Amino acid sequence: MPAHDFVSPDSIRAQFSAAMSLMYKEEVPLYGTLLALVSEINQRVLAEQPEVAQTLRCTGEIDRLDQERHGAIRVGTAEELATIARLFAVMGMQPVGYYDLSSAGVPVHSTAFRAVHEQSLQVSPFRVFTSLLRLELIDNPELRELAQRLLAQRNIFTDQALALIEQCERDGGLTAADAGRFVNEALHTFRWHHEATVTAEQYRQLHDQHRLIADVVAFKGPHINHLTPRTLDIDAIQAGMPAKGIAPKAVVEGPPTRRHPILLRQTSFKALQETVAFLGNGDAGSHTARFGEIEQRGAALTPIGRQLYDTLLDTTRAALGGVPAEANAEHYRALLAEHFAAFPDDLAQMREEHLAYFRYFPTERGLAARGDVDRPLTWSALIKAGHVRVEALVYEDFLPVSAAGIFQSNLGDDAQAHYGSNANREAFEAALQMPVQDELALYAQTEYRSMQACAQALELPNL
Ligand code: OOG
Ligand code: NI
Repeated sequence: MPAHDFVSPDSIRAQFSAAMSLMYKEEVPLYGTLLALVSEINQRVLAEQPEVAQTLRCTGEIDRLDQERHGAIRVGTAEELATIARLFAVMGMQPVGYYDLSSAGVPVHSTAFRAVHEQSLQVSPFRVFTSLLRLELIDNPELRELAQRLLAQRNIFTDQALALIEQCERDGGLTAADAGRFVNEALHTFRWHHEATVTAEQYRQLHDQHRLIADVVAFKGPHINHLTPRTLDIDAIQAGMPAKGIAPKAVVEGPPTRRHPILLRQTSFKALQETVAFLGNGDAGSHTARFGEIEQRGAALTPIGRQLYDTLLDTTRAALGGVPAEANAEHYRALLAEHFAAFPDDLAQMREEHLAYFRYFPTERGLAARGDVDRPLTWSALIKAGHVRVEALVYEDFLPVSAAGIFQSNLGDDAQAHYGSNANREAFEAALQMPVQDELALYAQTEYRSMQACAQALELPNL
């Protein structure tokens, strides 16, 4: 098959993301309500805050906003993880970052599968937060053995999906027809299965050890557990959810409200009770697997900015003296605002202090001045003179503390377990059969490419 007959992985990802959204809307009708609320609020922000609209037009994000979403799955074995990586690779998604959630009482470690180049992200920013269950952290040997046995028996991929992955790896791509078949087949892996693979009694044992273990082990596949749209105003979403009959978690995860958002702010609402058919005697029960989540994205931070964020979040939590929850939500919000006053909320200052990554765009004035002998010749001077416009580079990844808060709120606050800190990136990469990419290096590369392109457009190659 000649390579020019292949469709691009970016377009397969865009197709898959749309198909996933459609499937999830059918499985979890509240997700449709949420999409409507997000779209309503995004329209309002764009109409009422022209500077936000202008920024999104400049970076191109305005075109990807409506299709922007991330999902999350939890797999049970190294083999499942390695095959998921191959499945995502067909759609141009690579593992980025390592997240240890054991220190937060969740027996998993994770990565984010996503596109890595800004041009690919522009076509489809679809991402999947993917966690691997860590049975080695479970101290009950019988239960561990039961879990291993159940996981060894299941195959979470259809034969057709596996065949198309192999075909893509062998030929270097898929034709449009095969890509369409691949999307349909791959979707099966992420479906909700009403039938459990265990008896009610086994489910109870797994569940009593940790709800997450039951969620991973007792079903036929790694059902997508949420699909998160991107909002331009998460405070408006948080405030608007109850009127739509949705009860949000007590606090928004991540940084406080700012003029120039940084990283990621997220809120979620409780999982649905789903009926489950257990093995044996037609036993029925229920399981809470899926939830809703919404996020607002801001600037990707440099190592310096991230260090400042982590420190301020730590001091905020220390001042709170506990985990943010319903009872102390107001106090937490106030503390967060107070502590984060130390994080500059001005783009120029954030750039000068190397707190965030940026994208550089030549302006009309800059282009018109190309022939001038006395034009500014440093980035700072070009920006000040209005020859270059800078915009924050959007954060494409996740936050471990926020992810832990999302896990906990949806697993139930009573589900807190203690595993100590057990980061083991080597073991995760061994299971994945490849290294995870360094997200900071990816942001630095995008920033660098943007500076190169801008300098070239302004005919200032030596900048
Ligand atoms: C993943 C939770 C993490 C996020 O947005 O931080 C996550 C899970 O519950 O499986 O999706
Ligand atoms: Ni999420």
